[in-house]
Parts: sequence; C-alpha cells; structure tokens
Amino acid sequence: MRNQNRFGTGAGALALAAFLACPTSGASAQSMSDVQRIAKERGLSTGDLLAAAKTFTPSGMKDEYIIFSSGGHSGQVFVIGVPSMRMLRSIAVFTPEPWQGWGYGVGNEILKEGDVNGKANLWGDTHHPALSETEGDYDGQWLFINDKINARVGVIDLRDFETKQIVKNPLTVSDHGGTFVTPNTEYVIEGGQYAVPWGADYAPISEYKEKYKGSVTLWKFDRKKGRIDKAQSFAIELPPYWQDLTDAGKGVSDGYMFLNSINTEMATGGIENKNPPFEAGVSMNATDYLHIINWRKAEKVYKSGKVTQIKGFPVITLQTAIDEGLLYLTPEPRSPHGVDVAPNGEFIVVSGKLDPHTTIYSFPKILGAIKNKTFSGKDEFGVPVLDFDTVVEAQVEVGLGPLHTQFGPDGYAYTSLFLDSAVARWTMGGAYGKGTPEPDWTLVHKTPVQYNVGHIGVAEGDTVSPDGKYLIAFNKWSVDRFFPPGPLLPQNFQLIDISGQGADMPVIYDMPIGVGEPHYAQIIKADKLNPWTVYPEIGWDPQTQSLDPWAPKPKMERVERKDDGTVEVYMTAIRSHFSPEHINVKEGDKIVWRITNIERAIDATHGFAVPQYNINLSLEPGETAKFEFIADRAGVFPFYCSEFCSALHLEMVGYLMVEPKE
Ligand code: RUQ
Ligand code: CUA
Repeated sequence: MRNQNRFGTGAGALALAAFLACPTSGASAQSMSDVQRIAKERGLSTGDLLAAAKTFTPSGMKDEYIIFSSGGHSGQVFVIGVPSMRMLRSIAVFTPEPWQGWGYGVGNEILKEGDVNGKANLWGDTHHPALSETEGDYDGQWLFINDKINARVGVIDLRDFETKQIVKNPLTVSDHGGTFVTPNTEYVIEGGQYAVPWGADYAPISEYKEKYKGSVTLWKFDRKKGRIDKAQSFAIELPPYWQDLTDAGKGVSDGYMFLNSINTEMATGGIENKNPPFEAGVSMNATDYLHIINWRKAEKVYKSGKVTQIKGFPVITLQTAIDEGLLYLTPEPRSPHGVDVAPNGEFIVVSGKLDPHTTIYSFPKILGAIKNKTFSGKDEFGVPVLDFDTVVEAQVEVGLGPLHTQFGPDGYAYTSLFLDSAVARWTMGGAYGKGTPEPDWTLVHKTPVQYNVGHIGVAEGDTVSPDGKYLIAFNKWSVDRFFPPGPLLPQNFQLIDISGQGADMPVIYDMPIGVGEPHYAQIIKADKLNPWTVYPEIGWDPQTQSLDPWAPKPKMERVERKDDGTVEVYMTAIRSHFSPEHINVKEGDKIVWRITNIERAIDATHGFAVPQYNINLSLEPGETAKFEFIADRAGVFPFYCSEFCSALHLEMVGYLMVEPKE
C-alpha cells in the first residue's frame, strides 16, 4: 500500500519509550545519551519525545492522511499532510495566485464565472470544504468549497487538485451553510446566512420580515462532467432566520438535511439608534430553530414543477415547502452553531454557543413526531415546530462554548469548546446507541488547546466510517505559541492523538497557519486519493480534462498571422528552451498564444512570464494553455520561465517584440 506510515500503530513511539526507559538494552549507549542530552538541552519531556516520535516524518516518508483546509479569507484551499503537519500546497480557488498561474493568463474564465453582477470579486472567504462522497464515505474524487462573502461555490477536481468551476448563487449574498454534500454527492448544499431580499436587491430593513429571505440551495453535481449542473439545481425558501451550518443526513436519515439558525428573533440591529446591537438582538430567545428538510421530497416537488422562478432560478417557496410537508422546525439551545450528523445517521448533534450542553436529537423520534404531528406550535410563517422533548434523545454537559462535533470509530464523539479552549470527548450513547443495553451519554475527558478552538476535524470524522486516530483543533488564536511576526498572529492547527481511550488524548503538534484564517477542514486517508503526477498526454487541457486538438506539438511550433490580423502563437516548452524564441508582432495586434509543456518527467514544471502584460503561467508536464491579450504596449519584452526548472533555467527565455504603429 502506498503512503504507508512506517510507524504504523505507533511502534516507533513504543520503541522510543522502551529505549528511554531501558538505556542499556538494544540501542547503543552513545545514541541514547545523545537523545537524553538533546532532550535536556532543549527542555523536552518524555511526552515531548513521544509526540516527536508520533509526528516526525523523515525525508521521503509520506503522510498517512491529507487535510483539505479552507483557506479562510485567502480564498484558497490548503493541502496539509498528517501527522507531519507539512503544508503540501495551496489550491487557488477564488483568489488569483501567481505560483499556480491562476488568474494571470490561465483560470481567468473560471474566476470570471464568480463575477457578481458583472463585477469581479477577486477574493473569497472560504469556510467549509466538502469532499465528494459515495455511500457517505469520502471517495477522493472532488472537493467543493464555499465563499461566504459572495455566496459562491468552487469545484475542485482531485485528479489535478485544480479548480474547474465557480458558481455564483443568484438568490443570496452570503452562504455560511455551504458546502456539504449528500451521501452520494447528488447535491452540493449551500445554505444562505444573513437574510437579504432576493438577489440582494434593495428593500428597507424596516420591511425585514416581509422582504428579507432565508434559503438553501441544492446544486446538482454531474460527476461525469465534473461540474455543477445549474439547469438541474434549485433552492428552497426559508424564514429569514440566518440559517447557519448545515449537514446532510446519512444512513437512516439519508434524504434529509439539517440546518440551524441564529436569529429567529429576526433582530435588525441599529446600535446607533439605541436598538439592541445584533450580538444581543439575535441572542434574546432561549432557543432558535433547527430546520429539518426532506430534500428527496423537495427534489420531487422541484421536478414536478411546483417552483417559482426568482432571479432566473427555481425556488420552492416557503408556502409550498410547508404545504408539501418537506420543512419542519424544532427548538435548539441558544446561539446554535454546529449541526453534525452521527456516522449511522441516527443522531444529530447540535451545540449552542451559549449553552454548556450538546443536544442530541434522534432521527427516528423526529420521523415519529412528523408522522404523529407532535407539534408544539407553528412559527410566525406557519412552519410546524416539532416538540423539543419528543425529538431529543439526550443532552451532555460538555463545557463552555460548544461549537462543532465530530465522531470517532469507537463510540466517542468530540466537541470543540470555544470558551473553554478545549476539546471534549464524550460517549455517543454507547457506540451510537447500538450494542449497549444502557445508553451511555457521558463526558469522558477534556484536552486543553491553545486557544479559542473553532472547528475540529477527526480523520474521516464526518463520514459513515470515521477513522479516529487523529483530531485537529483549528484554533482561532495562537497568542503565545509562536514567535510573533508582528501584531497579526497566525492561527494554530493543533494535532491531537486520539488513538488512546479515556483521558489519553494529548496534543502532539502545533502548526502555525499564517496565510488566512481557516475554518473547517476534512481529513482523508491518503490512499483514497489518486492524483496524477503528470498530465495523461502531451497537450492536455486541464480545464476540459481532455486533449486539446489545438495544443502545440513538437515540430509544429510557429507564429501565424490570420486574415483578421490576429497573431496566433504555437509554442512548446522543454528544458531549457521555448520554441519559437522570437515573437514579432505589431502594436495593437490581438495575440492568441498557445503553449504546451512537452515534458513527461515528474515535477518538470515550466513557468511562462511576460513582463508588463501581467502574465504568468504554471505549465505542469503535458499541460497546454491558451491565453489572449492585445499587444497594446510597444517595446521589447523578454519573457522567461518562472520556475527554476534546470541548470539553464535562466537561459529559458525569449523576446516578444512589439513594433510601434508608426
Ligand atoms: S463556522 S465562522 Cu464553520 Cu464554526 Cu464559519
Ligand atoms: Cu523552465 Cu525554468
């Protein structure tokens, strides 16, 4: 098996421990004393040495797990290895990124799909990456990521780890409740957040209840095309409650999805007018609402045509959703944040930031309450509210500021505690309610983290079959953990070893993240990923994932002037030259430039940079790219390869000569 961790089940750590405990048996006295001397000099405890043994990854050894982390306001995705916590790459999504050549000649059309009302928005606030799933398990094929600031969704192909599509939500402006996938990636779920009139059109805030809308959008994913199919997608109107996070049902709850909300008060703020500020106004009620949606029923309603076109997009109106019995609410403790479905889909765990408990809802009980109409009433809009006591299975007091929950393979659940700065381990009713006669819902242990933990990620911890083993606390503050690089401090990813039982869950690594504030991340077994290391054939177009018939090939390099005056360049790149090297054009010419990296060697990437024209490409082995520009600046422009590809990399150069008009 590839990517195997030599330490396997922690044998390395055990060997080290034995080695420390018993200096004369086995290892040479010389190396033992070296370890002890260095540990002493650096002030390292035995626990530190164990942590090092669990995480240190010698050159050439590969990581067992891979994290796909949101890049926060960098607008990107970060790829990190576990347990080494080494950053492997960023994936450019919503923000131009020159190393990948994203938005500097290539990717421009995809970035343009993210235009909002015709205007470029060249950054993103990425929150929740979602790996594609088959039967509720990561399949390693696709990755989706939301942009909260502009309600957009990016689609990344995990064959080459590159963004293939950006869709802009036409109805809402912010989408904190994305992205989450249904168990077979039928749909990518994008929940809205801050209510706005449809399409963020204008309406006075005094008309909030009438004109401002909540919504959730179901984007149909076409696996064959590797794209979201907008023509098969639809949305459901919701009350303007600021729907927050989302999760898709699975197992017994497959076909449903769950969204929580934080402003059932429908507060509209206005501190300057002596109104309660938002932070108080939205936290007045003792409970908010968990939204329970039967998406399979919604899909049928959409397909039967019972939709209203709003902003050119099919919407199941709130009234239709109520009439069709596909939307229900139930109270959830104040300021809910995370909503997380347990591996077998039987339980839904919700945490209220201002309530020290996690609340566990039973899906069978929810179904029963819907069937028996056990309602405690209706909300202002007529949505039936399921009786809280009827649908709740248990509440576990875990600590202050509970946010997000993930699951282990052994019946443990883990919840992040923002205010406590800790991660709680608790028992999920005894192996998710199965196998034990007495249900057991108990707090087992809390591991302190530094500081202010937001999401947590357990290896495959939100799938039908969590791996456990590693948990990462995605901490919002780092305070005193690292050298302060000025007043803007990095975030801190803290790796926790959860392979032990009970109170055995130590922090074993701190990784600073100084390139944006990540929110959520998913952790997948590395051997589920099967990325290309070179593109399949010479002349491959990554945007279509197919051979480009126009791709320049060796011996066919040329410059052609077309009848309409367009100049077409057919260029190849190989260590260490471009061919052709002289490109002579006239000021004002339109240039269509194609270039193929004809290398087949792994890692033989060439860059292609043109000064003053804002062009920089990254051409991976086999890749072909096309870019266009108007040569509106006369002069001499030495273009060059911007990747240090060979000993004669500096010589990998050519001249673009733009002859002045007169
Ligand atoms: S959330 S603030 Cu996922 Cu805790 Cu975005
Ligand atoms: Cu090719 Cu440097």
